Amino acid sequence: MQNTIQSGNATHAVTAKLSDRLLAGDLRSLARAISLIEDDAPAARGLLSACFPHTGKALRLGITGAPGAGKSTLVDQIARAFREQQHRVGILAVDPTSPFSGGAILGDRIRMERHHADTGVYARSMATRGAMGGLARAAVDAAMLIEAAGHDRILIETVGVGQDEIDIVRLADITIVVLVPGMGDDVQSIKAGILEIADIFVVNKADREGADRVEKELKAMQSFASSHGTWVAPVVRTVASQGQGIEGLVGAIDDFTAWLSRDDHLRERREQQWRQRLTEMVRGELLHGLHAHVLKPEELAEHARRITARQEDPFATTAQMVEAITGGSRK
Ligand SMILES: Nc1nc2c(ncn2[C@@H]2O[C@H](COP(=O)(O)OP(=O)(O)OP(=O)(O)O)[C@@H](O)[C@H]2O)c(=O)[nH]1
Ligand SMILES: [Mg+2]
Repeated sequence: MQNTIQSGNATHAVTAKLSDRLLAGDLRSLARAISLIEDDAPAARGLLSACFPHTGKALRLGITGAPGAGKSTLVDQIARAFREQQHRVGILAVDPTSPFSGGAILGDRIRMERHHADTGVYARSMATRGAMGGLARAAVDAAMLIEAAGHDRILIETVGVGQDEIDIVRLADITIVVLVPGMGDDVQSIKAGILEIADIFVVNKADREGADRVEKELKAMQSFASSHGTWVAPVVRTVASQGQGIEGLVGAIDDFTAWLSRDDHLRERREQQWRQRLTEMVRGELLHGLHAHVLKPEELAEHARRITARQEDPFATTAQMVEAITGGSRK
């Protein structure tokens, strides 16, 4: 803490330089900036504030689905199609910390290298942030920086259907849910949450048996539930590894983008997201304060001991703790 205060001005100057270079499109600065977000570094906030006014125009696409469903292969193909439309593309692969994901991370890295020669594509893996949670926030913040560096189509790949993944795709403008035939993941077993947030369904690996069934099941489920007003998520079949069906998928993305821009749908969606994000951001700051200032294990133990012995009033203690946090919020 003391270090942060002493080096406050220096940090500020470094941040300003970094954000200038990032805004000028320097990809190395962008990489450093995203690392600061991953580390939840004190400089991250200033950086984000500097970049924020330069964002809000890019289209952010969240792609989620079971491990190995073909998300990275699809992202690769979508990126190529966007490049043909002269867009500048950012790719963010959010890696889960699961020990089983080593191969997936490696796979993403290898595939991303294909775009290396193309300066119109920026690809980056991002690790799960630590104990304080906030993976979704970190990913969406990173997407903001990628946009500020001059990319107008941002693809965010997340694995699985857990709460983190749902949160991430919920903070995107377009949510694409990838399913595959077989593998035992019947549509029924997929969490309802992920079905509700899908704007587009992709049945990938349509070269395998059972694609018909997945599509039928999806459509049957859609006839029950529709949380999208007038938009019914289309089901697109692809064989990503062979580039089949990508035109159809890009067509569905274009259709949905057009729908979003009509009747203020995009603005409404983003305002809804900011309501959620602001709440999360405040909660995150408070939690940070809680961990930094108050709830040190030995202090907590001492409070608990005194309260149990009726030497201390837990209600007054709580109020004092909250005051300590809000009065001493981090710089
Ligand atoms: N048969 C078939 N294989 C495919 C298809 N699309 C992708 N694959 C293969 O499936 C494997 C997994 O593809 P990825 O794109 O890495 O899948 P992913 O969903 O990104 O995987 P994780 O990030 O590990 O969750 C690779 O070997 C791909 O070549 C497809 O349409 N048909
Ligand atoms: Mg992948």
